[in-house]
Amino acid sequence: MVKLNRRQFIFLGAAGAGTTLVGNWLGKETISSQSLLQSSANLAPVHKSSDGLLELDLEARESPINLSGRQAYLLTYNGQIPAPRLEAKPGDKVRIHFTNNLSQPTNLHYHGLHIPPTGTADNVFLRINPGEKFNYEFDIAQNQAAGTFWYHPHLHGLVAEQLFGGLAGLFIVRGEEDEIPEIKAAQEEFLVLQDFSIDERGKLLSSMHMSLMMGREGDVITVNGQVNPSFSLPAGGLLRLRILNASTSRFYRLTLEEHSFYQIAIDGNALNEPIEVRELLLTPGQRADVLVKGDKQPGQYRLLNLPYDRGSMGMMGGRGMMGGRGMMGGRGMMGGRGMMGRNNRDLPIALATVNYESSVESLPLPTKLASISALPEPVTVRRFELNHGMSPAVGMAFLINGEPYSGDWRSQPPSEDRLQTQVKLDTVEDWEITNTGVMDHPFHIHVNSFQVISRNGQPESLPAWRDTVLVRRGETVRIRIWFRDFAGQTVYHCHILDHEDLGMMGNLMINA
Ligand SMILES: [Cu+2]
Repeated sequence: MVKLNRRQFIFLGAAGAGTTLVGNWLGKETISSQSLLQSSANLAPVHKSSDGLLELDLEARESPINLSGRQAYLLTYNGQIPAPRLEAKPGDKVRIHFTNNLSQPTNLHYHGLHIPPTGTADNVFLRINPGEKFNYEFDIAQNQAAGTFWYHPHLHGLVAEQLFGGLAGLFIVRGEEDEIPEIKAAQEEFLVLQDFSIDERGKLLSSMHMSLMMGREGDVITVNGQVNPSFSLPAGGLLRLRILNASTSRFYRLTLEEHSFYQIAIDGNALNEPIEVRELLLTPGQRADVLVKGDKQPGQYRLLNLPYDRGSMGMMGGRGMMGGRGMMGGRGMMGGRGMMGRNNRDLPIALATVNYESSVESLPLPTKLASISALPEPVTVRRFELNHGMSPAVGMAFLINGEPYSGDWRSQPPSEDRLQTQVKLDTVEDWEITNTGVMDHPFHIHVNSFQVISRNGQPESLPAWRDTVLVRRGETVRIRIWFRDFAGQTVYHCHILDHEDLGMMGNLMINA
């Protein structure tokens, strides 16, 4: 457990972090006024279903946003960072009247929802041009697990750029899990983790300034659009944190000073029972739902992001490959340090603060959350190798089984011969995913969740449903997936979204 005192933090901040972070640490002395302003840190509006219908207008557009005291022009849904939170229940109908007022084509993906990959549902092959409208409409299935899901753009080639602009929001499905008395009694907070980089005019840094091979990371890290917001825990309280990594490439390795997390869900899906962990590693796309007991001394506790090394292109001197314009350090932006120095290799960073004023016995934890049953034996075992390399068509690319993704947002949806993988509806398969590259890759499959069977041949001990699994460099992860309910074409890909845009994606046809 890393625990630094304030002095050490200021020292580290002065030595290395950008001005935002330093200002933040110095601000801790006067945190009372700051936290009053920022308490109840989730300011984004919420749209809930009523009478079985969730209906809203959603507009993607560039909007001026106050980003840590600076005016920034970010990409938003309805002018909000993060986007409005949507809430529905199993059996509800969802109707989203979508307008694209971006300067690029876009679309919507509903990450983790078990809905059709076709038509007006989770169809990533749609292309909604600037100025166009599109009506998304689908039903949340009765068998949809309650949980923390999210929505974001998914037009191949533009995904990283649009996510990095800020386009992401929570999609919560309420259900049985929310009715467990101990969970119901907890105070619920949502934490959407995003990172941004803006220039001196408040404009988003363009991709030519970013390290696309490494995967772009921003130097301003926000929780619900704010730098280091506070969350207050009532006396004797149990805090339920629902955390989403909505960053393009950044991994978060989270710890809360002096507290354990009692994890109740992974990627939105409930575990059998709470598991106590001191750290949570969240790759892009992943979610964690945790309970925190407010049973320590009254005070303020920082939610820290600990260093994590996700690998880099060694040929570039171990510091990742820069875009054409090189390091940002010389241009006086955000404190003058080179961009790769902010890659969270060496500094803990406070993302948020949890505070409580009185110490009493905490509410009890739940015992039983779900019953996860094992899937039947697979009919097929497929192998996928993740790597990078030169591709004749596109130059340096990220590859699955030696091939870059061939579809492109400038062309029509990929034709039949470009399908990489065909499976049969209602069958169970094992996918063995091997990472022979030099960077970690979080592997995500749309529409159906899966279970991890083994890592490097060692059986996985924790039963869980996931939609995104980290495959570390040198690692082989075996997952078991049941293609159920919905036929049609969808995708699997690396959720470092620059890697996805640079080719690490495949088409998946689920044949009826
Ligand atoms: Cu990757």
